[in-house]
Amino acid sequence: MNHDFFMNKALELAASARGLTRTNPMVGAVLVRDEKIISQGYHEFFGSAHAELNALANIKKDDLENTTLYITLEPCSHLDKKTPPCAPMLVQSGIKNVVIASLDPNPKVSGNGVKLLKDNQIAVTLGVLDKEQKKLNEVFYKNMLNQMPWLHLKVAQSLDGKMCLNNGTSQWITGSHSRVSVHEMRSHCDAILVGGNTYKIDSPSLNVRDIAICHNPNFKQPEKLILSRKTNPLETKNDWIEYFKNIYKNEKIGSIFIEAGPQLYTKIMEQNIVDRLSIFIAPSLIGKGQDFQAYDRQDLKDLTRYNYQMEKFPDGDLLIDIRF
Ligand code: AOF
Ligand code: ZN
Repeated sequence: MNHDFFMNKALELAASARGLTRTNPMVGAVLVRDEKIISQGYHEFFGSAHAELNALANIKKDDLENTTLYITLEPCSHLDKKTPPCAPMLVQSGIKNVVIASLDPNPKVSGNGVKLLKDNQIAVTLGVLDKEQKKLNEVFYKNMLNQMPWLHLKVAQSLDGKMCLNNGTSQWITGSHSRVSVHEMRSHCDAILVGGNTYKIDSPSLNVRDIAICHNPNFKQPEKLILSRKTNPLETKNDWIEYFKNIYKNEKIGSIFIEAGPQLYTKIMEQNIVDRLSIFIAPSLIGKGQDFQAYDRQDLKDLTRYNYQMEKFPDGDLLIDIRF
């Protein structure tokens, strides 16, 4: 059996629901017999049926002979949730072979789903494309392991590193392709956060517009968060962590897209709490303007050379994407 091939299919299915399952993980499943996919399913949106249930929905017990179910995440086993647990359902189904990419980091599951399958004589292969699955669900892993939202910071700047003109104007440094990309990034997060200054100067609408996901009836617009220094005077790193942890705990917000101007960028970068930094760069020079002042490196030896992904848009804008 080509485990990687079928798990990859299941991961592709999972990823097709990006932006719709928040704050749940993206999960996909394929059922295989004689090296052919005979059924498939994925977790389509938050609150909907789980992937493995969808994959087995129209399959009769007799049809499960000699099949293998590929699932990207360990089947769930806990009860205090919206849908019935999948692991007992799999035991009932009569399936005998299950291949799983990763354990569910949800402490209520984490190993219990696999144990239930094994205790019921289901052969389990664990760890196929584990790294790829964890990348796909990086937000969910951060939430479960740190009880903290994933923080995705976005900035737009000129070639000379300026984020706005001297008078604060920043609309628009980058072009329309970058803006579509920003709307896609917004749509993957539970909330959009801006600083009080940006809110006052740009009065951004802070919603997702003009991209395909907006037409999906299961898409939910992100919440809006405005961080003003008056109402939230965050100073120490602990203040920042507490602020975000409270948002996670009280408002069930698992991912925050932060659209920062120079002040907020400077403040938040200095805390070293950002998970992903997306820098959109327009091929223009602003000259005198405002930039960010995070860090005051005294020695060139202190510079970190980050790994990054890069995208070039048709109009020449660049995206440098860093995961810390
Ligand atoms: C699975 N298959 O497709 C998904 C799983 O509130 P619920 O009922 O949707 O449950 C959410 C939890 O279930 C979530 O925190 C994660 O642990 C697991 N997600 N598990 O077996 C799936 N989406
Ligand atoms: Zn489940």
